Amino acid sequence: MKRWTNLALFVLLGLAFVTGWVAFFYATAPSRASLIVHAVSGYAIVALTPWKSVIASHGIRRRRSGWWASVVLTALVLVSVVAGILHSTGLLVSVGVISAMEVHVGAALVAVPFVIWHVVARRLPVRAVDLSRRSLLRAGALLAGAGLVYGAGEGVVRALTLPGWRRRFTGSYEYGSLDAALLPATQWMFDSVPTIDPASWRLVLRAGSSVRQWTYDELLAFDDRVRATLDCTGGFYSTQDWSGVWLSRLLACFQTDGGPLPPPCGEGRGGGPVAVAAAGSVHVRSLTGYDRRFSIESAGRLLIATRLGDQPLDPGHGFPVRLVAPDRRGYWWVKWVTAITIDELPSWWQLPFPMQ
Ligand code: HEM
Ligand code: HEM
Ligand SMILES: Nc1nc2c(c(=O)[nH]1)N[C@H]1C(S)=C(S)[C@@H](COP(=O)(O)O)O[C@H]1N2
Ligand SMILES: [Mo]
Repeated sequence: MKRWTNLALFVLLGLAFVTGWVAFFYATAPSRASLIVHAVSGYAIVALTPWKSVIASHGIRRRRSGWWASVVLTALVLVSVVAGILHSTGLLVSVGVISAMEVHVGAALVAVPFVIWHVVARRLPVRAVDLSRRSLLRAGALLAGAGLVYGAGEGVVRALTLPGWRRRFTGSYEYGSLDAALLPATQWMFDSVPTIDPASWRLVLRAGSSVRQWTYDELLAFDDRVRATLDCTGGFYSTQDWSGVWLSRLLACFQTDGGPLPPPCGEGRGGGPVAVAAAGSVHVRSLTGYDRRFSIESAGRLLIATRLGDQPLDPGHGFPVRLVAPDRRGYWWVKWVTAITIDELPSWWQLPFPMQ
């Protein structure tokens, strides 16, 4: 049972970690599906406490070298699980500017090196016996039990109409929709708000050897509108009205088919038309270096926004221009955009999440 418990914890920790990130990656149905597996694996970890306690107290009594690191690991997993439950039930969604979801993911991230150390130092015993009929039955019972706990939890949230009842399928809570003043300004991790002088700032579009620059005033002249939901992985979402210009319209200025260029491309802004690479992707980069890559086909649904709720953006929300990516999680909405480049690389050629 001891070996089985440790192995089960190993598999469940991996499952919880991966399904958490998968849920962050998608802004559609796969997000919810992944979160159900996520919650069940989280509760299964908790359900193993009675067995793991025996193992742990034995190890702690022996004072094996580095035992304190295992205690830190225990604290981190505990903090993460408690914060996850506080978020999901809505009992405590944030304290000041720190959200339960940020604590949840932060503690899980800090736990990673501890888990690796723990597994290496304490050895992960995998033997043929681990796939025995009995082990599998135990695993089935554990997951079924955890599933019931999760289902019951969701039932309680609904029955008591706890705040968690109102969360979106991504798990996020609504905040300040259609009131631009209430939209919080948030950064993915370490980025900070740059000061940009709109007079000297340019949006530089590149495709092959062709370059085309847009000034802030030129971009302000567009009025393409979209109502879109910014769903931040920090645990909130907000639906707002944005306006600016669809990226596909700017890219069209590079397209050549012999005929007249679509306005405003034919208005003598220089930078001759070139063929846009059929394969490849669009790379959108912030002045800060923060970047995301998109498929060229998605450009018709990516807004280069200059305004939020009919007012020019403020620095925190991406002044002078930022991306609005309606069907994607917040971290795709690149702020302070300065460079947009079409190249041959496929759109999946990037880390799944930004690193800054
Ligand atoms: C939720 C995740 C886990 C927590 C909170 C946890 C916690 C602990 C604690 C507090 C100890 C006692 C201190 C020590 O000996 O370092 C311990 C021991 C141990 N753990 Fe874990 N652990 C976890 C996952 C795992 C995993 C995935 C494995 C698989 C390799 C594992 C294998 C062991 C072993 C073999 C011992 C030594 C027991 C002994 O000396 O008798 N643990 N664990
Ligand atoms: C040690 C690893 C982790 C464990 C044990 C864990 C466990 C949990 C638990 C128990 C919940 C509450 C589930 C519920 O009652 O609905 C939860 C919620 C959540 N977790 Fe994790 N988690 C871990 C890591 C992560 C990571 C790394 C991410 C994201 C990258 C993440 C994203 C989420 C999200 C979005 C929710 C909210 C789900 C909802 O509100 O429906 N988790 N987690
Ligand atoms: N350059 C840059 N753009 C960024 C980020 C960042 O850290 N740097 N954070 C992203 C994240 S995680 C979110 S949720 C949204 C937040 O947009 P807001 O501050 O306008 O609400 O911006 C996105 N764009
Ligand atoms: Mo975010």
